[in-house]
Amino acid sequence: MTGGTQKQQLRIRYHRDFDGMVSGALLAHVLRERGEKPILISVNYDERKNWESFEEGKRFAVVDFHFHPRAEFWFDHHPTTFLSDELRSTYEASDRWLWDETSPSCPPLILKHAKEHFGYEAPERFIDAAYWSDIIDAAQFESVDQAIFGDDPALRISRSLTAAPNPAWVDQIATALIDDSLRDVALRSDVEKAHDRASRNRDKALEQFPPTVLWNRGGVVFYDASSSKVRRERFAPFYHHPDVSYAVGVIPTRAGYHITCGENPWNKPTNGVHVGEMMEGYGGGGHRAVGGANPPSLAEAQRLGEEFAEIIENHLRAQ
Ligand SMILES: [Mn+2]
Repeated sequence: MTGGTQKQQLRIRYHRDFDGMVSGALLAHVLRERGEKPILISVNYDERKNWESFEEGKRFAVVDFHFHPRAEFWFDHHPTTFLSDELRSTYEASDRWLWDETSPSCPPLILKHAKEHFGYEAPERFIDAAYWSDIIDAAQFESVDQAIFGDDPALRISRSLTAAPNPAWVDQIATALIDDSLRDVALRSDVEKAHDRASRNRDKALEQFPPTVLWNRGGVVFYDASSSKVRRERFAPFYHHPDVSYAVGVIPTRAGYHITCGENPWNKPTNGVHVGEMMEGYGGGGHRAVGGANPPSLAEAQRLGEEFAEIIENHLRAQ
């Protein structure tokens, strides 16, 4: 080294959810062994607007989020990771970048990559965290009860994120996961506090769901939870209606209204539809089992949401 110039600190920008946090902590641990002292900062969806100038002049990595051509390290599993065709053509798997859309969550692909390319031997806690990341991110819970009430440390941490006091707090928890096990992190008093708040929100959401249901026919439940007073629990429709194969609903977003449709993971249809592709017809998108769209007004969201639910209902009846 000449002139004593120091390398800038590497900023690991991670998706602010359970598998994103674990991905950030794992990459930080991997890179520490290679002489880096990275910091973890979650990334916000709003930052996509100026994606070209994202982290301009900084050293950064991105995990569990959109591909960025200036990222020193990038790992993701989302099929929608490339914000343009041009970006798609810039990507090539290397020792710094990997995309695997077949991975249920992001940490397992970082584990595999770090072992193959850097000879990294993961501590047990990251193998455990990667296992839970797959379950949480791909909704592979054994039951709706486990999804909603499960008490494993990973599930407690994941639930606590829904009541995070602020993004900086999430960064603290992600940072704790670099050195501590899920169990130790779940036992932190600040995690317990957020978890208790999240559990109260969940109980309230479960209580508020039934009056939002407009109909339940032929394996589809349709609900209107567009009121901002209604709290939301993702699996409430399947908790209250375990018999359905799909839930279609109208929910508020920060800027307007959203139609959401999800397949019941515990009562999968034998002749299902591709929700994401169907949503593309409504200007939205998603995966096979879950998707959404953002119509321009509440009235449109209600009308199109019901139409969407009826199309699935008819599809299920037809076979
Ligand atoms: Mn994620």
